[in-house]
Amino acid sequence: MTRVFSGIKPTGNVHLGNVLGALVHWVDDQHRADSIYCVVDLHALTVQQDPAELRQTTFRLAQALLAIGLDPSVCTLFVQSHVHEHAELAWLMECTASHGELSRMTQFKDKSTKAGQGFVSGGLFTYPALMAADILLYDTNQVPVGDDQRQHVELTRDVAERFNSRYGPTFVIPEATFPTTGARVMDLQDPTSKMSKSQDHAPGTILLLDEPKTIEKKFKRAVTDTESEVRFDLAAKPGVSNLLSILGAATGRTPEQAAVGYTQYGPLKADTAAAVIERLAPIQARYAELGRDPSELTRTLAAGAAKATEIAAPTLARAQANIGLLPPNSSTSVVVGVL
Ligand code: ATP
Ligand code: LTN
Repeated sequence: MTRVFSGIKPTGNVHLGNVLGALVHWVDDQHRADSIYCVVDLHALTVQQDPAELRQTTFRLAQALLAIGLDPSVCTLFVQSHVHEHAELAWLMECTASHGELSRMTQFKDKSTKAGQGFVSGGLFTYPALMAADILLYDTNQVPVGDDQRQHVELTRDVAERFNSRYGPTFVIPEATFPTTGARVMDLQDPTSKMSKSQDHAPGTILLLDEPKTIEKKFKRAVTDTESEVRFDLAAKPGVSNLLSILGAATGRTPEQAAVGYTQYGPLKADTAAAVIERLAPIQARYAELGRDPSELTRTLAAGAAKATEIAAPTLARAQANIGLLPPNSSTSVVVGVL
């Protein structure tokens, strides 16, 4: 069976872009593949975090993933730091990736340039090696990600192939998959940049837990253009096209199908808001329900980590043995035999 692995960072609140662009596909994938999903808290540490907030955000994100429809009896859901093999394999990956490869990562270049003279952690630079470890630990075949992660999955493949050719067959070579349906959801106030967690609480971001009134208000104020024609045209009409993508994704149609029958922006905005409210309502209800029993979520995450460890531990052991690390309980003859 195909093995799928993906991760999401516990930074900020889950927004409509995460839901329609990625998480609904995770929910679908769990029924067709052996799916493993991870709240990648170690990745959040590339920038300084408030400890109490990080704990809270990690827990709430897991709660949101279950509310959206991940079923722990079907898939594996866990928190990255609960499976120590991630951090351990990451070191082997750091030593297999080259400095040049890591320097070429667009995300590192963008984020370090943005930081300017400010603090740039070493982790921001080596982060793709940790991501490679996340993926390779599970003999992953497919990694559903957004386009911004394409380069990191390519690096994962290169590093896995290098490791295999240096030390013998160790890792399965994964491939990135990109959702063909669903939306790349853009910011409602700036439809040329994607809706993002870093824009938290901004009027252009619809959060998973926004109330209906807030959602209506945000859509009412969404940026469109000075024409009045409703058609899907990303280049000429990014704002209107974004509304059509969202309406389509929320109602299981293409943006072009969603456009049929609209001649004015007002009704399009109102209907898009209504469709989003309807799509999010059951998720919000389930989220509230899960919140009433936090110990159940703690147990679910512990069971997920145990399931993940069963796969990750042998993979790490294989990689450690193949690279020549001395097994802790090896007899002298084993060591002498390989000398
Ligand atoms: P940040 O703003 O901190 O970069 P993010 O909102 O982009 O975070 P990630 O944790 O990087 O979220 O991504 C989780 C998943 O959601 C990824 O698969 C990513 O491609 C997807 N995703 C994020 N934003 C959008 C968006 N606006 N439209 C569609 N998919 C998105
Ligand atoms: N880097 C990704 C999150 C991430 C991930 C992974 C995705 C960390 N490890 C492994 C897929 C597979 C991001 O920033 N969205």
